[in-house]
Amino acid sequence: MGKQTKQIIQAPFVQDMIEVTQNMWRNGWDERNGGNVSYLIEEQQLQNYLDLNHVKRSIPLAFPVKTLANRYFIVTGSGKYFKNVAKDPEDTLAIVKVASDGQSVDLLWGLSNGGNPTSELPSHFMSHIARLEADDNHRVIIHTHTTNVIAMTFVHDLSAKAFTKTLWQMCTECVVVFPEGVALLPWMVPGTDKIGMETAQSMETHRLVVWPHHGIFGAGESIDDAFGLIETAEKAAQVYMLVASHQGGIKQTITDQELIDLAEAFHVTPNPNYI
Ligand code: 2HA
Ligand code: ZN
Repeated sequence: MGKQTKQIIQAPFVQDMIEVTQNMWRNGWDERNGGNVSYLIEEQQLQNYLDLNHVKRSIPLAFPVKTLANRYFIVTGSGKYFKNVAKDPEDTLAIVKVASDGQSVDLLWGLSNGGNPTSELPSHFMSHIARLEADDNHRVIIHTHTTNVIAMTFVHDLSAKAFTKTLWQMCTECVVVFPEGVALLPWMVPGTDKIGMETAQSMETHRLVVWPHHGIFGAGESIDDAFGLIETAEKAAQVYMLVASHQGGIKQTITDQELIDLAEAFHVTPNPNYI
C-alpha cells in the first residue's frame, strides 16, 4: 500500500463510505451485493489525497451525463459486498471523474481487483442531476434494501399518497423529516436506464423513492443526511409492519390535524397532494 493510498483511507469521505455501508449491512438491509452509495466530492477535497491526473482506466457509460462533466464521485463497486467495504475499501469502492463529454468515467482510485462502479449508476447519476437542480447542497444518493419498507410494499396500497400518509402516521418525526413524502415507482427491472430516468424524475420533487419489492433510494446533503432520511422511513415502515399485523388491529393513529400541527410547529409544509 503506497503512502498516498494509506492517507486516502483516512479521508473523511472514505471513512463516511466505510461507516455507512457497515451500518446498513448491520441493519440487515444490504445482503450480499445489495445496495449502492454515491457521494459527490469536490476537487479540493480530493487534491490532498490523489494525483488527479493519474487515470487508472476509463469506463464507458451506456447513458451520457454531460451535466455531471468533470465532477468527482466516490461510489460503491458493482458486485461488491457492503459487508466487506470496511476491511477492503480499495477493492470495494471507486473514485471516478466524469469525462468532459459525459460519455465515460475515469477511474482514479479503487476497484483494485477490477470491476465497475455500481450497476445502479444510471439511477444514481440521473438522481444527482435532479437533486442538484433542486438543492445546490445536494451530495449523496443511497440505494438500500430496507427490510420493512420492502415488506410494506406487499401489504400496503402503493399509491404515493396512501403510502406517505401511513409512514407519516407511524412516527411523530416523519412529517418533519420528509414533509414532501415519498414517491413510489411501479416494479421495474433494476440497473436499467428506464428505472434511472423514472427514479430521477421522482427525485425532482422527493428525496425518497420506493422501488416496490426491492428497496429505496434516498438523497441528502451528506451521508448522514441521506442515511438519516432512509432510517426514518424504514423505522416508520417497521412500526407499520408491527401494528398492521397485530391481532387487535390499529386502534388509533396520529390524526390529520395533528400532522398539520406538527408541520406548523416545525415550520415545514407537508406535500399538499398527500394530506
Ligand atoms: O446489487 O442493489 O439494485 C445492487 C443492487 C441492485
Ligand atoms: Zn437493489
